[in-house]
Amino acid sequence: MRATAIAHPNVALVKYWGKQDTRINLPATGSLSITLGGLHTRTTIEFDETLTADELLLDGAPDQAAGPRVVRCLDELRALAGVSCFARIDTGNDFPTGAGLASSASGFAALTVAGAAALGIDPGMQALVRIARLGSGSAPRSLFEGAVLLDIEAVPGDTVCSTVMAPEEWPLEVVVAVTSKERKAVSSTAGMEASRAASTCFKGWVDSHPQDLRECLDALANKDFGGLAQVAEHSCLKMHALAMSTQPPLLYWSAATVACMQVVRQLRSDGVPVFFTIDAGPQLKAVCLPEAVAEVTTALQALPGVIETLHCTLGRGAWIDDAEATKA
Ligand code: 2P0
Repeated sequence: MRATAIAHPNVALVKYWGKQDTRINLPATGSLSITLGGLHTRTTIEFDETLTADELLLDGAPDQAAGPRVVRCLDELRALAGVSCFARIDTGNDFPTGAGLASSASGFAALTVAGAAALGIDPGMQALVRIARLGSGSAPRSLFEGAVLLDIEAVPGDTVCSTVMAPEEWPLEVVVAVTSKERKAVSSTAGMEASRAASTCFKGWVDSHPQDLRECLDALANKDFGGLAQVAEHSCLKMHALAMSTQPPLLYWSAATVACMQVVRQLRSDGVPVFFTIDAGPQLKAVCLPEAVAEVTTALQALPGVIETLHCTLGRGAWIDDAEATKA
């Protein structure tokens, strides 16, 4: 009744921003991400008949914020296993939480995988996708390795998620420029719902999304770095334009974020294979080919406002920590 799972966060190259059904957390668009090896969420779950409610410790402190979503995922798992007892969840990240580094994606991927293992069930990957999605729309992507497509078209009213490129096929790397470790003021969930309800750009975002996904898939299939750079920066800037066009506007960038963007664009025009993407927070992720990592890191670290850089390769999907299982 106890298991530990580890998951990496992921960063979308074609972004998700907005839902078509908040009840089942069904995204309004598909999305395409890369899994960020190098950053980890580690989650231990223990189902215990003596508990009177689910208990969550995040980085060692009781956390209420994620409570209802955690309970929702656990309820699905309990229903599948035919079990009713509550769980103690102990989860931690080795990177800043709630600051635009996709801690909810890795968090709910690890929770889903650990929960299923602790209950001794194997419901299949697409069932895990559905359960992880109830926690966070980006979480299914962290169940898979490499470059990952979350598709909303294959099965109407549902999502299908799979790896479209394994890490060894094209070893892209990512340098994360951390410009703030504060939790963001407006969560992704609240921000994207505000954009859906109060941006005149939302329809254009949804309508233009399938083409962005096609271009991204083509660029990955052809290992076309220039093409990937173009579509990823386009999707990123379009998502932030959508956020900024929301009433009241959402602006997730700091001055340092913009400085990082300019440095990345200058490097690329000087021939360095790098492009940027930014989620709902002020951190910039510079995606590059391995030979560019040192130069990109040095350039980003030199900018005022960059607190630190983190280095990631393409990572694996969420997994059970066998060492922990052996110990237990
Ligand atoms: C993404 N983001 O595709 C986009 C880009 C942030 C910016 O998915 O409401 O925490 O839990 O489904 O998954 C972050 O949003 O939102 C996100 P919910 P989630 O990575």
